[in-house]
Amino acid sequence: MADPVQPAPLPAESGTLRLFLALWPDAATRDALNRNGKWLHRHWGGRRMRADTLHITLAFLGATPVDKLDAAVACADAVEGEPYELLLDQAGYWRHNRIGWLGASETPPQHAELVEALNAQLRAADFPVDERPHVPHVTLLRKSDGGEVPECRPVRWPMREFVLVKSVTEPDSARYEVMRRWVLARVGEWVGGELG
Ligand code: 2AM
Repeated sequence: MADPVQPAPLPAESGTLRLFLALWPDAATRDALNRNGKWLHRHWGGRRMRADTLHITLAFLGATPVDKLDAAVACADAVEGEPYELLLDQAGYWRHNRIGWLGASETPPQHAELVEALNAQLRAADFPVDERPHVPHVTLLRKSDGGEVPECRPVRWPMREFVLVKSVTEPDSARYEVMRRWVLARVGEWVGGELG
């Protein structure tokens, strides 16, 4: 069961927000991902993603009118997800966008179900949904040349929550702000505050 853990009101801003739902790493996972980024950069070049930006996108909502923010939050509120572990064990390169990434050779069912459940909610609420098969990956390099695939050090990532993120475009990169978090809890597990 996914429960919101930050019920603070969302900021009222005008225009649109560039939003995505993502898995955000804990500090140890971030370090391990970042080390692979350094390693991959030595082989493939390009621009390394900053450690504090590393994530896995679950669903990309894109430019979202501010008045649809509550609807986006409601989509995530409605999703039930369970904790799981994702083993990121293979490097990959996409020629079409020149991205170098670390991904999972096997997708755990809980991950696939989480993506599918979020997409189902987003589709029903008229958000654009990427209908291509989802490939869980952490982008480590942009504008990279790729090359022979080097052996990477696998990263075991314990998934306990997912987040709603705002992407703010800056002169030569993007800054990401986590706006909300939802806990992935086992059925019957208490994730709220103190019982009254
Ligand atoms: P990527 O890492 O493979 O580029 C923020 O832009 C996040 O949303 C990135 O992780 C990016 O994936 C993902 N994303 C998915 N679809 C996208 C799109 N059409 N445009 C930009 N980012 C997209």
